[in-house]
Amino acid sequence: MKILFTFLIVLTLSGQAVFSQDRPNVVILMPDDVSHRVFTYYNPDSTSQTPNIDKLAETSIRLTDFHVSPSCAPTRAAFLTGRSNSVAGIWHTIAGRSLLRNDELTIADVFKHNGYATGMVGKWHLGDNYPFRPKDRGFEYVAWTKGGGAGQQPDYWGNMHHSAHYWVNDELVEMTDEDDGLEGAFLTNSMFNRAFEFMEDNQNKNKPFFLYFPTAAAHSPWPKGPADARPGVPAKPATVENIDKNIGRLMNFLDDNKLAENTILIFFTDNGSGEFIYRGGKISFYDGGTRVPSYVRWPAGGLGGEGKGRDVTPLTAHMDWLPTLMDIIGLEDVPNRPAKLKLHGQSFKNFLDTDPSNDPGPEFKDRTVTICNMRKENFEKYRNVSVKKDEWDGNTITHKWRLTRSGAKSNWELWDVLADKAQTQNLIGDPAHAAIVEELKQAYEDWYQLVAERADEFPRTVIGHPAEPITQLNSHDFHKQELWNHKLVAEGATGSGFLAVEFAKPGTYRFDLRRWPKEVEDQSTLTTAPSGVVYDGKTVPKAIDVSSARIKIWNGDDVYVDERKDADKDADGVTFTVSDLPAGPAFLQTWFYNSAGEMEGAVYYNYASPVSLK
Ligand SMILES: [Ca+2]
Repeated sequence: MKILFTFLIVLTLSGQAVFSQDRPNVVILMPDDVSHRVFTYYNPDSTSQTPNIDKLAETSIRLTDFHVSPSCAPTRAAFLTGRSNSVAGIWHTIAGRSLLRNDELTIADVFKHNGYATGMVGKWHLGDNYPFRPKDRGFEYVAWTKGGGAGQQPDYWGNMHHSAHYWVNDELVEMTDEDDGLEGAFLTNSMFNRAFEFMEDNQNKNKPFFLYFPTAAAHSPWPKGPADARPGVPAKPATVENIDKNIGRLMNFLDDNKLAENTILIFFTDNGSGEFIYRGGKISFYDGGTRVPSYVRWPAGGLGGEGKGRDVTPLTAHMDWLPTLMDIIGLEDVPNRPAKLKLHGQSFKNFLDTDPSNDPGPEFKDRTVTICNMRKENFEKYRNVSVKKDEWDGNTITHKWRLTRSGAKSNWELWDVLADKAQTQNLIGDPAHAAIVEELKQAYEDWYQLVAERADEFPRTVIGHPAEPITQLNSHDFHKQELWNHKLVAEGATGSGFLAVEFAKPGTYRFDLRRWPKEVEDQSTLTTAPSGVVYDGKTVPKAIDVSSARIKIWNGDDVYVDERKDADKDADGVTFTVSDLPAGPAFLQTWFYNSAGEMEGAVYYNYASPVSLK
């Protein structure tokens, strides 16, 4: 083996393994909603110029057939758990299907168990309440925006990329124009500054660090580009260029702090972003939705560096990074990982190695990767799925198969993207490929069984737990009702959905039903609106007629409360105090009504807290 992956393991007198301080740091950089088309490395005609990302690509090991899920929360779940996101319960970006089940273990749990400092900076999008928050899932340092990014309903009111508040370890901070060499304040600049602080702090403590950094950019909306935009470049491409500049700052930071050699820097994006080379874009189950650039650079481990970039072509995926990192660094898994939380990803360490005799063996070569774009609250068999597999002859890949299907009433399709990157020739009718079709159909059935085992479970926000004294319940997570961003809130979009919750203890709880979030309570009431514009920079908050409110809490046939109350129009909310709530699972639903008694607006925000617990 030509490259050095292994690091010194020192045995103490007690026989316990401790790792030398030479263990590599790990930085995961995952920009949002960008793919091949926007990077000049692939597309010289891109509206964005991305010289720093291009240089990173040139000096890295490039995974050329790397796949993610076709949208934000699903990709995050698969990367963090090393498992199929659908099996882990994440198959949408809202509707309670973006909440990472509380028994899932994350990559941060693994790194923390191995003595690493763990940090998360950016857009989490796997739940904003206990037990779903990053700090509940193994991350010790957290700087984040809530919901699916800037301007989504759970996020701080009015957040936009150029004007935002965010949380650093539970402390709310207002973004400012920091002295960082970039003109003006922009969320990406600010988050890179937090990333530098986390890395510097741990370097000073001589502690290896694991940093997970999914940027909120360049996800929509783009009301305004960064202040450093080149003249004439529209807001989204300028936002991409700003990410690129910040990656340049990151490379300089790693060099200046002598961290570049022994830091494993991994780059990938969270979904495809539009027609280019491959078929489809974001939320497509074709390769344009799932196939994204992924790079790894670790000069001290023999991976990349100046003049050492190269392509690695086998099928790889987001969920492979956890087992691969465990393999190349020599990390122990968390103790007693339950069998039901088995990793689905596989280590591709042997493909990173330049030694051809290091064959990864049939276990990896024969694997299939199944990815779907469900994007509906309830899981539907055969909907928007792609089953992927490489076919090998010795050490040569002869076919890159994709078996795809858009729904129960559609037919299977078969593509060989080695010969047909754009997926234009459906080979399903060719009898020569009958065997691979049967094999991939069976792989789908096996995968679906795993998904189906827990598909009916509800991830539940826990109310009344000491880890979160006041729970801000969000319409973003409503089941059966989509009210997920500040634009819908500002316009007073009407609706009501239920939330799956759990009461930590039996007792009396208070629910404060709001039309606006607490951060603007000094400039609004139930029936008036705060000033300013939100979301796309154009939406003006609107007053609605809230005359009464209703709350219902139940579990199965047991209705714990179903109460309707008149609203004080000058108050911020309608408060209900509910006694004798039992501990355990429940469903909760709320409504606002106008003076005609019709449903109006929605309880976008509901602040729940214990009054007295037994
Ligand atoms: Ca995304």
